[in-house]
Amino acid sequence: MTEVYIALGANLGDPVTTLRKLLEHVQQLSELSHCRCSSFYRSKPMGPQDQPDYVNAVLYAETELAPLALLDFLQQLENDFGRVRGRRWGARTLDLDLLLYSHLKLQHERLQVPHPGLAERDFVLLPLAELAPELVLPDGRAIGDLLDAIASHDLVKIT
Ligand code: ROI
Repeated sequence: MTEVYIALGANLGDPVTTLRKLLEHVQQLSELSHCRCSSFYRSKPMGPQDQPDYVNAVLYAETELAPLALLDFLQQLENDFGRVRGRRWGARTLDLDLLLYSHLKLQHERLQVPHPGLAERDFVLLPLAELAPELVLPDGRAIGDLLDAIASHDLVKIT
């Protein structure tokens, strides 16, 4: 079993309902076990500003899937939840990003782990720190230090 962290994001339709339904759904599936989800946070869009605010959270789970099989699984879930891929960095119904796969470092054309944007994104770091305040990344950086390095946290906890 491998411990993984997955970022959840949505900003189209009813994002809170989408994320709740997703969580209910994954609890029924055998691919992910021991699921624990952070609070939900409302965040300003990173990237183009002419799109709705996001709802973000982080999910902890354990899995037997290999990294690329997990990626396929997450992309299938995005599709099942009605994801339509629009412009790069544009609005989305559901975005699932693999953040960490235990201590693995992976550079693959389809998948980079840890997620390359992890350290700069408060909407990822804050919920991740809520689940794992003592977490240390594969490169040795502590999550608390990464959070301290981000000047302002423009996040509102909503649930
Ligand atoms: N901005 C926020 N706040 N939350 C996201 O999940 C998110 N996801 C994205 C981009 C477009 C980079 N901006 C985001 O993919």
